[in-house]
Amino acid sequence: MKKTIFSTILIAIFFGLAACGGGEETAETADTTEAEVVDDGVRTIEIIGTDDMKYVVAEAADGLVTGGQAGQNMLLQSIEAAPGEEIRIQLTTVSNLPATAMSHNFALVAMGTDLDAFTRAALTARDNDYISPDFEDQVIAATAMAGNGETVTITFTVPETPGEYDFVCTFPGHFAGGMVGKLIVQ
Ligand SMILES: [Cu+2]
Repeated sequence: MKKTIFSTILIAIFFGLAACGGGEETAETADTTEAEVVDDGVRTIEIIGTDDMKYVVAEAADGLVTGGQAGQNMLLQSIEAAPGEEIRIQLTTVSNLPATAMSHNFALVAMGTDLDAFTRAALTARDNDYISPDFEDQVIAATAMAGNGETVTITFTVPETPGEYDFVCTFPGHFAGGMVGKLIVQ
């Protein structure tokens, strides 16, 4: 704790000197930036889960295939990735409902997985973040569940085999509601 305060003071002094008078403001800005940016070079895809049971993104980006407008955001249809690429999914739920009524996850499954069966089995797996143990060997990567205001993250290696892999939210009813998309490996 003491060390942190000391470092902060040092940073403040440093930026104070660098900015020649506009010191305090600059130091605050620098501190905030330092806390928020975790740039480890891994491609990070920020997704929002909505009360409409959709995956949406705030802005278009290379490698993201989007559909129509969803409020201020765009529907996310597919993610394009290279074989063996490391990517990070960062899913944030924005909701007016309690977590027990509206939560989302991101579960990427092996090619050929029966999504109907997978999400049906999830219904009785609430204690396991709605991932049925019967299907765990078909799950390539899955986040925990996120309720309103929560962000869950998963970093994984994209499969080496080119093709289309489904990702889906396993919260009850959300697959039927359209909370599903594809990871296109090419
Ligand atoms: Cu969901």
